[in-house]
Amino acid sequence: MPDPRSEEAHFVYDLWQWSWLAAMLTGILVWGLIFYAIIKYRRRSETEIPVQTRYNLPIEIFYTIAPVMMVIVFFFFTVRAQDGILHAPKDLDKANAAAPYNVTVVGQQWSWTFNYTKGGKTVSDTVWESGTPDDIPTLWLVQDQEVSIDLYSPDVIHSFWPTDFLFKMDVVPGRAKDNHFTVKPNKPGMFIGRCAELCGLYHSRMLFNVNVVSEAEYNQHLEELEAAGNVGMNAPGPYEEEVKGIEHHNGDELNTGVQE
Ligand SMILES: [Cu+2]
Repeated sequence: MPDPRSEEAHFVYDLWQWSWLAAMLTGILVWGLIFYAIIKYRRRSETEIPVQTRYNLPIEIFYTIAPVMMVIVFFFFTVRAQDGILHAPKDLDKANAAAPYNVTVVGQQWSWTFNYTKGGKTVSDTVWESGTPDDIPTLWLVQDQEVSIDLYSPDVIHSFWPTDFLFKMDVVPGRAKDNHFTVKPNKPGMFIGRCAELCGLYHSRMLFNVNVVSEAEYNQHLEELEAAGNVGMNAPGPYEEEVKGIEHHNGDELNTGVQE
C-alpha cells in the first residue's frame, strides 16, 4: 500500500484494512468449521458411513442470510468512505469556488495537461504545463491546501490516478462537468501518478509526477510557467461546451490535437 499522502486517503486505507480483517476473521471461522467437521465427523469404520445431513432448513437459511449481512456491512462502509472522499459540492462551479486552488486536468492520448486556474496570488490568469509520453509532466500542488481537481478528456476514457492519494477517477469525454473532486495533500514531496484506464497504444507511458510543495514554491513555479508563455486554458476539443453544459452534436468535429 502506498504511503497515504492526503487528508482523504485514510478513508480508503481504513476501508482496505478493516475489510481484510473482516475477510480474515470470516475465513478463519469458515476454515475452522470445515476442519472441525472433517475431523469430528470423519468415517470411522469400514462398514458404517457417518450421518448424512441434507435439506436442513435452519442451516440453509443461516448460510443464505449471513453472506447477505456481510455484503450489507461492506456496502455501508464503502458508501461511507466514498462520501468522505467525494465531499466537495457536486456542482462544478461551487466546488471550484469552495477550494482555494483549482487545477483542470486534461487527459489526452497519451499524456496530461495541468491548467492551474486559481493559480495563487502572483499569477493573474490560468497557466498550464503539458507532457508527452517521453517527457512526463508534473502536477504541482500546495501542501495542506484544498485543491479542486476537474477532469476533462478530449478523446477517449482515461483514469486519473495519483497513487499516494489512494484514489482515482475516470476522465470521461463529455463529463467535464461531473468528474471532479477535492483533495488536501498533507505531506510534501514527489510521488508518481498514472493513467489507470487502457486508453490506446501508449497507455503505459501516460505517467505523471505529483509534487507537493509550499505555497511560495508553488507560486514561483506558476510564475515560471507564465514567463514561459504558458498562459490561458490549454484544453483542446469541446471543453467550453462541456463545462457550460451545452449539448454536443454527433456531427461536430473533435479537435484532439494538443495546443502548443
Ligand atoms: Cu490514458
